[in-house]
Amino acid sequence: MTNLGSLGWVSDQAGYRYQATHPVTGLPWPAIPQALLDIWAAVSGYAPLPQACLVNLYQQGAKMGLHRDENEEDRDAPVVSISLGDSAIFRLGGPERSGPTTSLKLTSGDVVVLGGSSRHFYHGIDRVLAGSSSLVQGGGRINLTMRVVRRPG
Ligand code: MD6
Ligand code: FE
Repeated sequence: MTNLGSLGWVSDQAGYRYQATHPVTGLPWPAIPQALLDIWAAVSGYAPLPQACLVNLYQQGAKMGLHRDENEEDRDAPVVSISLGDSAIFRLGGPERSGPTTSLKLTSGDVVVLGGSSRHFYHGIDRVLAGSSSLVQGGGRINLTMRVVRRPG
């Protein structure tokens, strides 16, 4: 829905891409706050800092289909995500779309790292458990996903 950082993940009629500015205002995305960079440093095991933090709000019945994060040029950097607000059922598979999956409940404050062999595993959000948290005004779940997009250096 929006982004923080020097690159943001954008989708519009022209397709999907990372870009430095908001597609409507033309302004740069706000910086990734230090508190989020601190979490990245604590859990990623990867020295370069993320260039992109995607901010998604899940409201009333929103889901995210099974996908792999594979639009980053740096394919080795882990992807770190933080869940806030309502709990969600996260589905984690393997390298093949048709392979077996497991599901786990993510609650507010949980951090998921897809790194190493899991970096390119299929995953998605089956559903959000409405009313399970009062953190987000009006209800819902916010997911923050930090990624290194361009290869550092
Ligand atoms: C979500 N998360 O939690 C969707 N991707 O709303 C993701 O798609 C994701 O949690 C890569 C790494 C961790 C994730
Ligand atoms: Fe993902």
